[in-house]
Amino acid sequence: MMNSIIVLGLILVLAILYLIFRVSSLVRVAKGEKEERVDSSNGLHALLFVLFMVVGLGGFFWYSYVHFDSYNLPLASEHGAKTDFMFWVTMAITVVAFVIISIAMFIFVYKYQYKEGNKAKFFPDNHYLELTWTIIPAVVLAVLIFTGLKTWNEITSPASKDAEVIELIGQQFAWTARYPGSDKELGKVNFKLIDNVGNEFGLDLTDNKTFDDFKSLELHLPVNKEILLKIRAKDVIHSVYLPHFRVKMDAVPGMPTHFKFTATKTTQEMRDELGNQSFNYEMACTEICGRGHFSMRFPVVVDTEEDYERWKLSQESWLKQNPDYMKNVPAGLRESASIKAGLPVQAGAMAVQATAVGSN
Ligand SMILES: [Cu+2]
Repeated sequence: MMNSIIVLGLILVLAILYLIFRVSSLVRVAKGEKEERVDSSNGLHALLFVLFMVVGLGGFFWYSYVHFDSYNLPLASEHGAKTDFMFWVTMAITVVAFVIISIAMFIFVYKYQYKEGNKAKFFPDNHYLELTWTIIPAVVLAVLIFTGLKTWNEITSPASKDAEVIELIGQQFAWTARYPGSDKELGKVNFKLIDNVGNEFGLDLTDNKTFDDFKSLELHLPVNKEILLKIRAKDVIHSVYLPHFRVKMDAVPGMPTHFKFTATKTTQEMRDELGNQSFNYEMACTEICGRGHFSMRFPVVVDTEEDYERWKLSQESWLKQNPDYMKNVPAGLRESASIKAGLPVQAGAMAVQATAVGSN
């Protein structure tokens, strides 16, 4: 470590000495003491700039064309059409500007390379030119920004009352989903109630909406129905990314976020469209959240409304899977908790009594 610092220091000292020598020789040239000789490589360098432009721009278009399918995934959501449109309009404008600027820059380097006897033209300012290159970009940018803002406001406007609510929880290094169960409302949670035995959501069992909530290790979504994703994180920042639905939202610990969208194609429809019967939607974490970040992949299934409802009915409530937590349910709510959780009422009450006696 120390050695490399010393070597680096020496290199810097040499570079400084060289620059001092260079400056002093340029000063001599400026004073007219010595003629600066343009060597023969000047023209070659100018030509290399043009070659760089041709190869660079050629490579840019070639890569964009050849890999088009890997960055332009088929679309499967309603608002995605708007964001895609904005993306491609912005892309078109910036690519045109990029190509014009690149060509002008490198051609000028070639055209105005040093030549014996050539003199630079002194051009103090031109109001029309200044106005043109100020107003045109300003108008274009303003249009892009305001349409973008309008689209963003539409996308992030509150979800409708009958949207399907699903909660996604990110933690190092896995996703879990929580569904509201038959009452269609997610129960209350409190991060202080999270434990490492079973209550991974921090469910507050004094709230009767928690009893039928269930956990899923797959994200099932109904097609053509508004979905409201409620997103939270338990440790560090993660990010929900559903590329086919053009959904991306950070999962921030202590600051719940949300995203509403409507899926427009079931998994089967997408399989047929792509002619690939093994296709599956998926969700990824797009925040480098630690060593196991790569493993934060979550399967996504888009069902028809009937299949989705059937799937929900086939799921067991969290409370049924963790009946020990019945002891945290207030005595007055235990019977309705057993019913909502799908536990046998009598046995549930008995089990609670037994644990209550046991703990005394
Ligand atoms: Cu993550």
